[in-house]
Amino acid sequence: MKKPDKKSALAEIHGVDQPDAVNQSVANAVQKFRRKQPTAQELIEAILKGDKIALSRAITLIESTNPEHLERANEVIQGCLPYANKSVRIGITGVPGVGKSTFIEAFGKYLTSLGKKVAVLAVDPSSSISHGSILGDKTRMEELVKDENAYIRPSASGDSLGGVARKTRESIMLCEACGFDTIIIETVGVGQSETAVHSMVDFFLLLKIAGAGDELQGIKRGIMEMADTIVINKADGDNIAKAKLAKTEFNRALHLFPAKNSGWIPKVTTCSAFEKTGIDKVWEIIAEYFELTKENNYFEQKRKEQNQYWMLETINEQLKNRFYSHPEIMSLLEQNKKAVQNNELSPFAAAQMLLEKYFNF
Ligand SMILES: Nc1nc2c(ncn2[C@@H]2O[C@H](COP(=O)(O)OP(=O)(O)OP(=O)(O)O)[C@@H](O)[C@H]2O)c(=O)[nH]1
Ligand SMILES: [Mg+2]
Repeated sequence: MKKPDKKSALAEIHGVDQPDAVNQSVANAVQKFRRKQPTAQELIEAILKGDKIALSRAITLIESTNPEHLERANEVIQGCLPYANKSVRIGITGVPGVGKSTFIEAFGKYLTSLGKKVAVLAVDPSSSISHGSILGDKTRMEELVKDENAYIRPSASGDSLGGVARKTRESIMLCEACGFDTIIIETVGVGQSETAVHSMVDFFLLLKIAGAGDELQGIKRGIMEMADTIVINKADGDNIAKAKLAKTEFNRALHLFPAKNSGWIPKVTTCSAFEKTGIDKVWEIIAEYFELTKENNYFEQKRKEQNQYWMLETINEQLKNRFYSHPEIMSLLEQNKKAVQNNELSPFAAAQMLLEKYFNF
C-alpha cells in the first residue's frame, strides 16, 4: 500500500503541525475521540453513574478476544458486581418473523413510560454470520433506540453458543450496575440458545402467532415447558378471532405440563405489537409472577442456582477451549482421529490417552 503523503491530512506525525488544509477544530475533535483507552477504574465509575457510552465500551471489552481486554473486562465486572442484581431479567423467544423486534419496541416503550430503565441484549447463535439480528433491525426499534431510558446492544458474535451466552450473561451485570432495572434478553427460538437464555433470566416469555401449527413454528415441547407465559402476537385485524382461539388451545396444552417449582401457573395472553394493544396485560402477568416468586423466595433461589450453573459452565467452557487449543494436543488429536478411523485404536483409549497427556503437561 502506498504510504500517505506526509503533507496529506491522512498522516499524523507526533510533534509536527498539521498542514493548513486540515481544519484544526475537526482534528482536535478526532484526536479527543481517539484518546487513550479508559482504565477499568474509569469505566467502573462512569458505568455506576449511568454512562451508556462507558457501558458500551465495557461490553466491547467483554466481547473482545484480546487477553489484555479480557483482563480489563474482568476487572470492570468485578468492580460492578456489588451494584448489579437489582433488576428483573426477562427472556423473550419466538421463531423468526413472529414479531420479537416489534414486540420489544412496543413493550420496551411501555416499560419506559412506567419509569423503568430498559436494556435489551440478545443471544443469537447465528450472529457471527448475520452480524447480530438486533443491529439489523434497529429500524424496528426506532423509538426505543432514541429513548434515553433504554439501551439496545446487538448480540455478541462468537463461534460457540457457550461463549456468546457467557458474554451476554456478563453484559447483564454491567447493564444492571449502569442502572437498568429491566433487562430483556432476546433469542431466536430455533436452536439451543433458549436453554442458555432460560438459565440467565427470571422470567421466560414465548412469543407465538395464531394459525401456524407447532411444527411450522418450529417450537419444541421443551420450550413450551420453559415458558412462564405464552403471548400470541399479531392479534389484530382479521387475526383477532384466530388469536383468541389459539389462546384457549394453548391454555389447554399448558395444563398438561407438570406444575412448576415456582408455584406459578403459566398464563396465555394475546397482543398486537404492531397496534400496541395488550402490551399492558403482558406486563401485568410478569409483575404478578415477580410478586409471587419474590414472596415465596423462588426468585432468590433461582438466581443462586443460576450463579452456580454459570460458574460450572464457565469452567467447562474454559477447560474445553484450553484442551482443544493446546498445540501438542491439536497435533496428537489429528493423529488419534486417524488411528480411531482405521480401527487401530479404540475411541475410549484414544480419548484417555489425550486427556492423560493434557493433564500431565
Ligand atoms: N399485523 C401484525 N404484524 C406484525 C406484528 N408484529 C410484528 N409484525 C410484522 O411481522 C414481521 C416480522 O416482525 P419482526 O418484529 O421483525 O419479527 P422478529 O421475530 O423480530 O423476526 P426475526 O428478527 O427475523 O427473528 C414484520 O413485518 C412486522 O411488521 C403485529 O402485532 N401485527
Ligand atoms: Mg428481530
